[in-house]
Amino acid sequence: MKINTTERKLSLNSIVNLDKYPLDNSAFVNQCKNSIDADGCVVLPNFLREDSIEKLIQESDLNQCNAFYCEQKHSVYISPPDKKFPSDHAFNRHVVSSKGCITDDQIEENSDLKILYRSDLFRNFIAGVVGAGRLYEYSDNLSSINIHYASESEELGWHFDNSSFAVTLLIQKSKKGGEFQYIRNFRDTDNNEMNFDGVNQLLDGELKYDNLVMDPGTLVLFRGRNSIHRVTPVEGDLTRILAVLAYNSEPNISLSETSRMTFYGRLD
Ligand SMILES: O=C(O)CCC(=O)C(=O)O
Ligand SMILES: [Fe+2]
Repeated sequence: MKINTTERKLSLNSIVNLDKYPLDNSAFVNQCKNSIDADGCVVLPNFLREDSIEKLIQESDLNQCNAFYCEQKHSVYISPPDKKFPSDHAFNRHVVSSKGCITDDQIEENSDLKILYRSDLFRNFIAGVVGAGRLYEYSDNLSSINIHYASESEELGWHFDNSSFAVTLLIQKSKKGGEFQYIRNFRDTDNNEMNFDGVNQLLDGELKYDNLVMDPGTLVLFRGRNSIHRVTPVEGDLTRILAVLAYNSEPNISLSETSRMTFYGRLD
């Protein structure tokens, strides 16, 4: 049976608050595009409906025992150390990240996250906002949708992303901590300007940054390649749970083997 656009929209409407966020309305898409171009991020509170959040909390709680946990020391540039610089140089200074992760293949086919991720309406919306022609899933079976778990004292250290944009959905908020903090346009990769002085000042606690306060169900679209960001250590006994929806602007792309081993502990 062919499912028509109206039926698809109806099924997405039980997951996403389409009354508040008309994803196929070009004026709305442009408004979000202007906001990501000007501020580096788009934040849409109450994007997910309450019922969907409840379901996602339940399924991610059940899945938490399958998460791969890693604690890593890495530089803010997420690159291996460069011997050309001393060990206390901004390029080689270490921050710590610790979190659990479940991968796309561990998420049920009928999960709201998969319905959302695969929906043309949602995908075209994201493509319109980030100015991509079309967006594609990862061709490996691990990287498209990930769920991150941060329990007490776990955190993500300051870093720049490799990908040009990220889509996240907060599923469960920690009682304290677990805050997303960032400084917009902190480096300029296009001009190979790494801002070593700024990174040193930030790691020495000398700079101010923005704090993104959000509740479960919030969609964040973030340009993290040039905007440095972190998630502060979680405090309290409620795990911070966040879904990351990752797309590519080209088909048939897999996440690199090094990244898959680092983040998932396996290749497939
Ligand atoms: O947990 C978050 O809110 C951000 C995650 C993040 O920065 C990343 O996965 O690179
Ligand atoms: Fe990031």
